[in-house]
Amino acid sequence: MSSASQPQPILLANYTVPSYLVLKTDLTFDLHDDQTRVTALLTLQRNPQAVTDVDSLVLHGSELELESIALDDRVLTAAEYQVDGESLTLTGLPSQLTLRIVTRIKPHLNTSLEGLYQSRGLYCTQCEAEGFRKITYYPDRPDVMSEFTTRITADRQRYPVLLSNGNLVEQGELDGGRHFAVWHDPFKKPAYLFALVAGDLSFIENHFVTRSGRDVTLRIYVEAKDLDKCDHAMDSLKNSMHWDEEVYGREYDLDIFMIVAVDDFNMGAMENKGLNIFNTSCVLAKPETTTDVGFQRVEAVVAHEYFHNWSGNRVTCRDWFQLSLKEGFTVYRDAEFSADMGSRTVKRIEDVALLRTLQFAEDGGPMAHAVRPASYIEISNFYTLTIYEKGAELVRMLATLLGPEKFREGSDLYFDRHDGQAVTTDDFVQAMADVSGRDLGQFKRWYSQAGTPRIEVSDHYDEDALEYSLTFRQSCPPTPENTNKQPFHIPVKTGLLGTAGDLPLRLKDHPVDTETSDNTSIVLELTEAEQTFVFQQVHEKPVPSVLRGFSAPVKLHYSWQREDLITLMSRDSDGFNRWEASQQLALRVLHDLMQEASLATVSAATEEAIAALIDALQSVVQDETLDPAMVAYMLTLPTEAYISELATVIDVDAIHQARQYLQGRIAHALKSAFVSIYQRYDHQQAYRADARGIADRSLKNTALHYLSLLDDESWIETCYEQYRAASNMTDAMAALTRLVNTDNPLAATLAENALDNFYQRWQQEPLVVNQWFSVQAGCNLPDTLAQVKKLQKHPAFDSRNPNKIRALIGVFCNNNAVNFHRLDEQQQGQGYRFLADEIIRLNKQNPQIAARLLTPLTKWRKYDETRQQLMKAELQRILQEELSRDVYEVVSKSLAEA
Ligand code: B3K
Ligand code: ZN
Repeated sequence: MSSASQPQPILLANYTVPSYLVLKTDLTFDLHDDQTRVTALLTLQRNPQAVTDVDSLVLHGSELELESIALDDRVLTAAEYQVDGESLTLTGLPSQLTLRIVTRIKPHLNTSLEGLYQSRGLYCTQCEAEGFRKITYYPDRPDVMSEFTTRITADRQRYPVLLSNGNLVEQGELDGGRHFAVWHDPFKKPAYLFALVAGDLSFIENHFVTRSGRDVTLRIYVEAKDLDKCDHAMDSLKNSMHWDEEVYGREYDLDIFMIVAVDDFNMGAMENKGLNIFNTSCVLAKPETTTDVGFQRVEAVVAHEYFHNWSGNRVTCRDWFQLSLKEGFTVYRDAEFSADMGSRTVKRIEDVALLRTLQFAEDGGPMAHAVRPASYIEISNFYTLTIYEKGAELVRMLATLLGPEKFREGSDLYFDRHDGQAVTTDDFVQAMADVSGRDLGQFKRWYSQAGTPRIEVSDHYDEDALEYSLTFRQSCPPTPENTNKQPFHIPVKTGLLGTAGDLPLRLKDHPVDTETSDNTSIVLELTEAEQTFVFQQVHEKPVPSVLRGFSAPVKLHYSWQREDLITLMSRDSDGFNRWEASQQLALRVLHDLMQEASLATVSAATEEAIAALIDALQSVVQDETLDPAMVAYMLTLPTEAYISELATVIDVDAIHQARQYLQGRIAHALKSAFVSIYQRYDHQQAYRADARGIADRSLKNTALHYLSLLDDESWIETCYEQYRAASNMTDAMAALTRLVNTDNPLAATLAENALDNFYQRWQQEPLVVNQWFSVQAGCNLPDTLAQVKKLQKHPAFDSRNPNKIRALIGVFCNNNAVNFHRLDEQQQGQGYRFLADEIIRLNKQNPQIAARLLTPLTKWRKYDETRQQLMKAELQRILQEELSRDVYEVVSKSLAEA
């Protein structure tokens, strides 16, 4: 691609308000097999706030066939507007006008799954961020909010269900076996929240009475075969509606709320006003087909999309640089909801593990960007862990700094002040500042500076003065857009552990804010590059428990003694830090092991470290006060992905071997504890997807995992037995995963039987078949790449379906490091080549999925020289192609000089 034709970045600094407002948007969709005709009648008014180009209007449009355009009922000639592949521009316009635009589109040929497309015979839409422009010419920007009316006509037999946003106002029969429906959405919204669905769907229905007494109809639309898998989503929806009233005082605002499940979907779900469209994987759940993680995901995504009705729809984003305004806040809201529905500490551990593994890696790589980025080439590339998960951490920090009451006042003010508006992250922070009287100016750096701050902690105990001081030094490594970082405003929730538990805290020269701190935990606020806090009347040298609950998204460094970690692990009142201490302790042992010349004989010092870890884990297993889910997490070693994130140069094989070795040692040492956990478990108990049920299964399956590592085939037989007898997918998958990953002839035979049986049993269930692909793609044994390639030819594989692509190719490239990065002679660089070939294929078919799949190759700088060269060569090969903006942006940024 020549540099002149290379896509150019869009800059936040260039934002200008729209020249025209669209008061009303009346759409008619005539759905026919070979094409869809879209008629858009727009009522426009000059924007009184517009400063430039006041008489010209840019309508976005892409891949549209323009049939006609009329201004105030007069059809325009081609000389009266300019049109290119991306927009249609009109100039010399009056201050009030109507436009009637007729376009034709071809949903059946749309493989990008953006705009109007077909999934298994169903018509559906995905408009966020910029998909509406693939439906009709329109000012497709979130600060243009309009009142939509949508009329749909289609064949009555094949498309009996016709849906759009808002309330159904009319429906009826038409000639030629066709029918129509008209929907009106009374709430102004940007085009990205528009949705349309037409197809042969069944539904389950329920009701919710809001606290002001309005009755809301709730419907979940699915294919008839899936009606038995909707109850969990419906329960989750009702719980979310109730929770948002209780916790945020937010009620639902239309008479009906609909969810539609579709099989071909680029992401999890979409919060279209009153008509959420979901990936089937985020709606359908029943114990026989869905794992516990799947159940939790359904609950979280249903809640997330529902919560967007306020944080996203009623109050939306001014421009796409503000994406985290709605996404970060909504992730924070759904995380708090899940915490309230299940176990708060466990939810926090899961979220932090994800953040530290994947978001920190993003922050440390070539695609690093601020929570409010300053530029982008393709906005679809910015639906990232940074915008979502780190964005949620920023909201969490605001809640920590303000305390729960002020935070709620701030969110009330934000919603009331900006209802019906398109606003910025600054507006959000301003509402928090206004209610609390706090200066959050420095806090806003979190939105504009990318990168993960690093905090070095050191301490000093003065036993004569009975004073204990903690010194914090913060810094932040450079990232592509910002090299020089100013200090962040960081809340560090801290406690001090004495021999008898948490010590009372008396902080010198600092009034304690009782909103955010209690007697044994205090929120220290770092604002400078270096800062010291002195605690008084400390009668013994304490063990510091810093960053409780992971109160800020930072990398914390403190040289704990091994004994300190063991103390924190067994006695910290903060559950998160108990888990964190177990991970720190294990990480040290893993690092020691990675230094060993050979794992056949390890040094005495490493042996001692292993023994200490095993002792500590033994106490964890015996601690009857601990939630079984916590025990399971504390027994689970840091993942290869997390160890890799922490490494300067990732030694794929050493990490894998050290982790395998240590798991084996733990299995031997704690065998009797694991046997007793496994035997104690009531294998006959009925499945429940609640916190207790999930916790019990997770501990039992962690025990089985360790037992399967013993050199004792009876445990392999137990895995097979568990697989065969399982009445739920969690237990079946846990056992199957062990069989597939165990390098032993008996396990291989049993794995083959189980995999055959699994496919035979579940071939009619696409979501279960995806799990079947994933368990094979994730296999750590050699020859997995060959198996993955073979599975691509399997009749159940569909190279256009994003769920299938993620299940097979995504899992192999992201979750199977030893195989993806294989360097042995026959397979050297084959994983990289395989992925690059897929990306080149998908670049044309579905650019969003192609760009997303690139992630593992973008990390090339973190590997050894040989791997770097091989990975880079594949990126360069991709760059030779004619690329979509999506893929171009990721590849070019990955190859840019650091
Ligand atoms: N807002 C959508 C994401 C849209 C992604 C567009 N490429 C789902 C969500 O975050 O709720
Ligand atoms: Zn969202």
